[in-house]
Amino acid sequence: MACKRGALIVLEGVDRAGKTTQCKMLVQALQQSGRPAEAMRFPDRTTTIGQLISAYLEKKSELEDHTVHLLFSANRWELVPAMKRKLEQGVTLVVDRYAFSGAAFTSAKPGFSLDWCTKPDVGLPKPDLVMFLQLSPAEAALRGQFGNERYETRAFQNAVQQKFELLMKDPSVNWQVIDASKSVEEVHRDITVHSLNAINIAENIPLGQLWK
Ligand code: ADP
Ligand code: FDM
Repeated sequence: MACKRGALIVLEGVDRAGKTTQCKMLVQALQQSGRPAEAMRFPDRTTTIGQLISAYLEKKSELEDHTVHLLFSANRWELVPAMKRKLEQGVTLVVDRYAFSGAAFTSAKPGFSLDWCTKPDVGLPKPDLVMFLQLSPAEAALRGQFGNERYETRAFQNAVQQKFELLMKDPSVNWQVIDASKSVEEVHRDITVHSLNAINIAENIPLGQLWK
């Protein structure tokens, strides 16, 4: 019998919501329970395209807004063959940001429609589960200051949050909103419940195509 595929699980959320912390904990918990799992993050700054993006985020270079949007998308597409291989091998992928960040961040800039912003990512592997770690700006502020990268300002993050809210209205995506203001352990428990459920369902259905 062919091996059962892994699930594609994505964590999204505002700055300091706990995405990186929770991705690590989820991968560890899955591995410890005997389920193959690996972490990924977008942008993946290790590739040639990722290095262009990283320099832009660090404000070491300037890129035209459409151009950088397409680079973020290209950075996902270049990893699709590897992602599909892993999923087919039964590995669950836990991904820190995906096309939803792509659409939310660019459409928070003036002159960009959400519709245009989603287009380059149409047809990407569709996540079996997208968890949005919900945290108010006041609670995020308690976790430290904004960093120095591009987009790390209160006004821009508020605009991004509004775009995420629009994206979450799309019933074709399996969104789950997670209360990220709880303790690290409590959030981990919530995330694990949703993830185990998604992994069980994904075993028996083919991988979908995003926004298609
Ligand atoms: P993100 O990747 O979403 O920006 P991080 O996982 O890097 O968030 O967490 C941001 C900061 O908040 C870190 O200092 C982390 O230790 C802390 N943190 C993460 N989750 C929680 C939580 N549930 N409660 C309190 N602090 C948290
Ligand atoms: N970001 C991330 C985008 O603007 N578009 C994208 O497609 C993706 C995946 O890049 F500000 C933004 C979101 C965030 C920055 O920061 C990446 P982290 O700290 O590496 O997640």
